[in-house]
Amino acid sequence: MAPLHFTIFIFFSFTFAISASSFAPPRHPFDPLTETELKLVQTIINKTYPIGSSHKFTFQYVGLNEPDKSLVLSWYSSPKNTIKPPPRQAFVIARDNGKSREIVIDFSSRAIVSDKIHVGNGYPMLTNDEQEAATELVLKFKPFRDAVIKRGLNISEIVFTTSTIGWYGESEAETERVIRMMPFYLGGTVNMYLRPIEGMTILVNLDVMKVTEFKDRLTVTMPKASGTEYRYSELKPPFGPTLQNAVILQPDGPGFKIDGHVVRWANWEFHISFDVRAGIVISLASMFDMDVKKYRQVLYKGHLSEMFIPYMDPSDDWYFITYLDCGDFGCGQCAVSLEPYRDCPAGAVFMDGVFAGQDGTPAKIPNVMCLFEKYAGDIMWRHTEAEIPNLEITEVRPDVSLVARIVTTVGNYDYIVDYEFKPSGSIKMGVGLTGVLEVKPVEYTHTSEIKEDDIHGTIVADNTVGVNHDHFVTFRLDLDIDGSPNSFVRNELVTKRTAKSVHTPRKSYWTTSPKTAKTEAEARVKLGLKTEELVVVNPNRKTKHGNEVGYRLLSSPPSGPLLVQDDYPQIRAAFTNYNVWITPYNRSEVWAGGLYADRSHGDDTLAVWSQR
Ligand SMILES: *[C@@H]1O[C@H](CO)[C@@H](O)[C@H](O)[C@H]1NC(C)=O
Ligand SMILES: *[C@@H]1O[C@H](CO)[C@@H](O)[C@H](O)[C@H]1NC(C)=O
Ligand SMILES: *[C@@H]1O[C@H](CO)[C@@H](O)[C@H](O)[C@H]1NC(C)=O
Ligand SMILES: [Cu+2]
Repeated sequence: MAPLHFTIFIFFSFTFAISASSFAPPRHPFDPLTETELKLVQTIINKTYPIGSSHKFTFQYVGLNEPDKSLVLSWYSSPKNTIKPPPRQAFVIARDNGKSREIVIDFSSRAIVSDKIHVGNGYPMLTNDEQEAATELVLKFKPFRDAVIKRGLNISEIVFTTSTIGWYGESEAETERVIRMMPFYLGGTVNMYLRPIEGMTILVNLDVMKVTEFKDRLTVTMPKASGTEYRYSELKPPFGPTLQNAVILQPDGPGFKIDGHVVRWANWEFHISFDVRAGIVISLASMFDMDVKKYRQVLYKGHLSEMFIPYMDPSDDWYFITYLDCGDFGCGQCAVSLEPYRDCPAGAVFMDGVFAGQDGTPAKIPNVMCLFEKYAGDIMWRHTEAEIPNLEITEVRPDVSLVARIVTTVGNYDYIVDYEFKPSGSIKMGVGLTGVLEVKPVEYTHTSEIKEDDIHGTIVADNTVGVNHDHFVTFRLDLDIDGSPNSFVRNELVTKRTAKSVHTPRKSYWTTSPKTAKTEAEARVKLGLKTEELVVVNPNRKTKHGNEVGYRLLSSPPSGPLLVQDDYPQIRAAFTNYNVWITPYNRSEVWAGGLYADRSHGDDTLAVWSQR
């Protein structure tokens, strides 16, 4: 019912050497903004835009303003501490009297160094605070309370989720910053998502914090509360598994070292950070090469770029559910505190995440990321040599890896996002999808009762349909393999007939036909159409035998979009039209669905950039 689509796109980049000079404190250029820095952002902005006055100014996104890549690389490649890191800056997106304002703050000069109004479609990420305020607003809204009484429900048992509503061809002026409020009913359960109260349309304009539309259309059956409990503490199953007493002991501590945000483990070194939109950000990942006794660059920066979750029920209560989770709600903002021993195994090391609330005040998510060594009893590599007389060698390398994990809970859904580093040099991104289904009430309890052609899902419980939907997860990977100038090679495996002139009983063989992509269009890949290997290489760095140094991209089973190309959600999420895209490095092209994803019109997506 919920196919996992893995869309991966890679950026490759070109760089120039520049020497850096600034008065910034010597911190790692990719360190996330600290609580102190976030407070400073608030103080500096409050001088120009009085926060909390009648003038409505809200912080929608505050994060590190990514330093210039050339400055980072010259700092990184210089002997330690001989070059100051690039200037430390914050990037802020605010709502200011109904406009989106982009502000850059420099910490050494403690000043706003850039300030402009966003012109164009789409809105910034929703804040937690405004979603809570919208809930309070609707709970007090008389027509809503009347509709609740009409249904014979108890207002104290109602909870809300907030839904972005996408875009359906409205003009820019008509596309207000509006969300739709989705009421659910507890009434004897904590499994609220299984008890949606359908038949009401409730729209709230977040900029003016007003209900702008309310329609009580019809009353629909609500699934019952019984049988919806999921907590083991209530269900008390008489069996395990109980992991508390079965931990892997590491009496000497974990096998990795953390220095600030830099992690060193086995042959790997990388920086880990938290961003309120992306969640985990990995940067400057390098691998130690024993032959040259040096770290060699692999990944300049990697993180979640966007998700797309379209539901497949075109009716009034459902058609608008076409989330862009990271851009709409913030995959970091929705991240949750991890439970020791359950979310992450024994021996895990946890890190906190801080972000700015709507008024700029820092908020903390304790234990938002964890790092641990993973060993599940598998073998990475082995060989038994039994052919040498009087000598038997058995050499085994267990499959141990280092995992950086975050769990982001966007409403009913929980995404477990893992970046797994292996001593072989591989980096594996894993996304686990779990949580609770978003369901639709129906009158049916059995498939034999279905009257219509399509109920857009599966009956999963009495009066409950789990609605068909997809999850497309898109990562951005800026690979810098042995340096920045990288190329993308599509290495097709082609079948050949043996030449008549060759004396062989064989009629055929296969061989490789590598082609380097010359344009972005040539580098768009739909997986599964051809037998080809996708490789990112550094054409300037050859092995001593003359082969190109590179990384191969391996995918899970491919899938693609199933909506028609001119359907509005698909226009906004056109970055799912291909599984892999490659674009030249551009610091502004980071979010596959656009910087302003909420209510976007699809004019700032990866699909548009790659036309250039
Ligand atoms: C912003 O500045 C005003 C005026 O100095 C002050 O009253 C207010 O507390 C400040 N707000 C914040 C969030 O710092
Ligand atoms: C409504 O729900 C609240 C909170 O659960 C409860 O305290 C109250 O007794 C309920 N009211 C009625 C009329 O059932
Ligand atoms: C970088 O991306 C931005 C946003 O898409 C675009 O306006 C700009 O032209 C791009 N710069 C280059 C050098 O391509
Ligand atoms: Cu799902």
